[in-house]
Amino acid sequence: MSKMTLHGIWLSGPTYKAGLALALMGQSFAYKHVDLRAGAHKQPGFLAINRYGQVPALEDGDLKLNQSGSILLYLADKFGKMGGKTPEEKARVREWIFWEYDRLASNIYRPRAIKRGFLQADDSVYAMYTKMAGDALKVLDTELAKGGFLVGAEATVADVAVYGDVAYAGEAAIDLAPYPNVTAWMARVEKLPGFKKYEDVLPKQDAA
Ligand SMILES: N[C@@H](CCC(=O)N[C@@H](CS)C(=O)NCC(=O)O)C(=O)O
Repeated sequence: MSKMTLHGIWLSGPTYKAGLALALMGQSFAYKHVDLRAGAHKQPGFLAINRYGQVPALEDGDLKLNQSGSILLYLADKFGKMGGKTPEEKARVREWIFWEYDRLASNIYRPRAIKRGFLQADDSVYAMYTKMAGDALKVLDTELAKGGFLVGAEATVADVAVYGDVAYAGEAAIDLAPYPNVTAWMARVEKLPGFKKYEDVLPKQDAA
């Protein structure tokens, strides 16, 4: 079986989610660096892989997949890991993935981009995003009061998707101290076999 190829950029949270899921599932992968600053993601060659002109993209043979949540669910199905055990657990995994991109991801990624200077916005825009991030973090903290992982007894790709948001809270200058159940859960995710931080899972250049 030939290796899958992940296309992305090491600073990208959604690319990290795909790379982290592969690492936690014990799958090595080839990597193609997409230079967003040079506009490589809007060139015909890349648009043939990802019509949305975004990273990540995952190639598995002739199959080209986009959208980190969809990639996570594909990997869970393909390898029979981290997808939930019962129809209800599988539905809950999807539920968390749809929720996190709606309520959590952008509200952490955008203030992070503002703080890192990738996005220009005034203070009120930053405050709007971080207020919405706080609302979502409260929901997450309440759910995680039960301990364990988001769905069922074991970690699933729902944990990967949500971890790939909250991992950037520090860079967004969002304090996680008011959400102790979230930080305790992050520590559990970080102990999973194969876990790597984003700088360690995503190469900075192409890798075979
Ligand atoms: N919902 C998408 C979001 C992907 C996304 O926002 N990617 C960013 C990099 S982190 C990107 O490609 N931005 C360039 C653009 O949208 O033009 C996913 O989860 O894969």
